[in-house]
Amino acid sequence: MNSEFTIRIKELRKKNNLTQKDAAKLLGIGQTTIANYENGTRVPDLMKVAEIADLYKVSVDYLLGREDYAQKVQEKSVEEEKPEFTYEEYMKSLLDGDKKAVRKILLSFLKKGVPSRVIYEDYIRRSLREVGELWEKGELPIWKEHFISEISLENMALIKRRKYKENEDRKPILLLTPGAEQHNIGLKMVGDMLEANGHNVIYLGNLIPTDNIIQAIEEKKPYAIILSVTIAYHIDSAKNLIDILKQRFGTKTPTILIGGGAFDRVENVAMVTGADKYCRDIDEIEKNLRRI
Ligand code: B12
Repeated sequence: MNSEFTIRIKELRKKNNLTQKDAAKLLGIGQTTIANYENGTRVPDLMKVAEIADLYKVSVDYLLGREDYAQKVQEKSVEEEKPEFTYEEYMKSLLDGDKKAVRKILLSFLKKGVPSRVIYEDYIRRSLREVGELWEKGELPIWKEHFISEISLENMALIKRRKYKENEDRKPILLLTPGAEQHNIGLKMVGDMLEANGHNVIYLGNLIPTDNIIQAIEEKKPYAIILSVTIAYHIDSAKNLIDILKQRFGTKTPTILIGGGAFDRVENVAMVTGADKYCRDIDEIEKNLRRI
């Protein structure tokens, strides 16, 4: 990438008062990737260049050094583009079960250009954790937990539709939760983020009988399978499923990556479950997928 690009992305980040870590989070990539873009050792793909241009409100031509600064940079900084709703307002609308208000808030973030990864992590995931705490304290009935989960899923679908990309010509990745593990919102987020990064995602969700998983693998020939476990007592189901798949497909078993909240305090997850790799987040998944 030309040196003008490396100079401009650094300049724009500083002008917007962002650290490399902030910019990485907003762009859904690792901090070292940003550092590598800025020192010219790594080149972003076209879609990422467009996302960087969107983040700093400049044109792609400007980023590439093909246009003058004065003409193209808009006056507003990213800082001024703060969302008009607070997290507390979002949480209140969720707890009230006010679907319309929740949708309005999330759509306003999208309109402001807040990256979907930030909406997922800082609003949807954070609010669901709080919902779990309320349920645990007996302050929220299960029907409301279900209702809020559904509202969250509906809005994730809405966000995804806005960012839809055609990735079907790539080799697929299969995503599912094993056994009776019903928590699938985290996995769905992972799937949406992978899709936004250009992967061909086949999301199966939860409660799929094992013979059907085998059928899906035979038909779709994924090169990787991503499993998510949230509750510790479902770890055994993951292990069983992996055993069965390895017996059935032998050396042709797609690479199995595993993650989710159930492993937060488990050591040596890959050995415990038989998965090929344990991943903590989307960046670790990306790193492992690149190695396959
Ligand atoms: C929503 C929810 C439900 C929904 C699930 C709906 C759905 N379609 O998923 C319903 C109501 C069905 C449900 C049911 C139950 N739940 Co529940 N549930 C939750 C809640 C509130 C939120 C979970 C969630 O979606 N979080 C948002 C997502 C985005 O976050 P996440 O899962 O952490 O995922 C992120 C990362 O972990 C990571 N990730 C996830 N998977 C993977 C995979 C890979 C490979 C990688 C790299 C990363 C990754 O990426 C995601 C994005 O950052 C949690 C509270 C909490 N603290 O988590 C309780 C919670 C998980 N549930 C709990 C329990 C006990 C249950 C029930 C037994 C009883 C109940 N509450 O009804 C049943 C069990 C059902 C079953 N058989 O699995 C407990 C689990 C306790 C434990 N650790 O053992 C929790 C923690 C509540 C609590 N505080 O006690 N639940």
